[in-house]
Amino acid sequence: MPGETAVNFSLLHRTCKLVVLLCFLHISVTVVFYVRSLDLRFAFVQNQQSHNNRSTGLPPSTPEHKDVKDVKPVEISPEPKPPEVKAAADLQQCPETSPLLVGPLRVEFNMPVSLEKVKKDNPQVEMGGRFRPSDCVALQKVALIIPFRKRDEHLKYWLYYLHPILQRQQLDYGVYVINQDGDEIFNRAKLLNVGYAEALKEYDYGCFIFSDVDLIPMDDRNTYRCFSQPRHLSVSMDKFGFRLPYNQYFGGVSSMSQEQFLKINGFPNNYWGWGGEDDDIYNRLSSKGMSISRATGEVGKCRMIRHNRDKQNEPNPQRFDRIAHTRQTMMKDGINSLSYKVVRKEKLDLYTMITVDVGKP
Ligand code: UDH
Ligand code: NGS
Repeated sequence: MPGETAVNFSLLHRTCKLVVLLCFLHISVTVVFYVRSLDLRFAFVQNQQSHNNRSTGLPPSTPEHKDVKDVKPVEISPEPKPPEVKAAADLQQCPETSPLLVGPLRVEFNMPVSLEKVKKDNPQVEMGGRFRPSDCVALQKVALIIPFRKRDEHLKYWLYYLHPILQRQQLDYGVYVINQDGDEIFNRAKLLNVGYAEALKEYDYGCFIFSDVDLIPMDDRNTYRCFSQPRHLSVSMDKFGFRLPYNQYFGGVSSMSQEQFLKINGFPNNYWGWGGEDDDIYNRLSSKGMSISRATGEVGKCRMIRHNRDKQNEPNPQRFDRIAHTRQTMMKDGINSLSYKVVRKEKLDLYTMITVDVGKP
């Protein structure tokens, strides 16, 4: 019937129009999403580029950095690059947690290390072993103090591992190796007192790290800075099966603010030979009502370079008697009674070496 054909035709016509409309809508939506995905990719590349620019300022010696260093920045826009070093007044404080940290580190001592290579790998470290971040103001000024005599091989490893870590931790720091002159019996705690006094003559450090030369942290989240309580940094050492040997243990690596250090009158000067001086320091802290702060066992892991007992550092037979009387002696024997003679001061590429005559028992 002609009327029925007309109705069918009109229905077909409307269906076709609807299909065409739907196709148009589909194409429009596809185009909109495609354009938006282009925008996103562009933003992602820009973000990658700024990340790479930040990363290229890092010291490369830690293997974890290889990937980042090798990525070439992509040139996206002809905008001028920001100036390399901002004026100090423009800089913001560094964040509480450095974004440059990488976490667990591989630490081994079976490869040769040369100071030339360490120097080349750490171009931002200045004469005397000084560094400060170029893109933010460090939260703490930290002096690293190492008691030392005839451990050159260990010192190379220490510098090789620690300089990149300390830079990633965004610290304003200086490294002071306090070298005991002569062949008299060794006195670790007195050398640490000397380090404190000598570092303060150079810069207004507020935080002091006291580190044996043979201890290397295995995680850069174990920040070498000061805390509201004195900090024990060598928490889980490989030689103790990655555990604390005893709760009061304060040997190896520790940190103290100037205020904490002065509260206990610094360290004892009369522990000649091995042992007990770290327990005396613990006694001083606890007698002044302070407690020990530590990272977790995982973050506080560290390795010690294996070695034999040094000559002129035999166990001190008087140590047990001394640590039994810390409370009576500490305010007389310490930073307020320190006396020594500087024999030589050398500003080397990666550290400051201060050779001192600390006398004898
Ligand atoms: N130190 C030196 N030269 C010395 C003695 C000590 O540089 O002649 C420094 C060095 O920073 C060392 C720190 O003082 O890391 C502590 O001394 P230590 O390493 O002798 O103490 P530790 O408790 O070792 O680590 C004790 C001897 C262990 C003998 C193990 C034999 N298997
Ligand atoms: C204690 C010592 C500490 C020493 C610690 C770990 O017995 O000075 O062992 O020594 N205290 C006394 O001797 C009173 S270690 O295993 O590293 O050689 O730091």
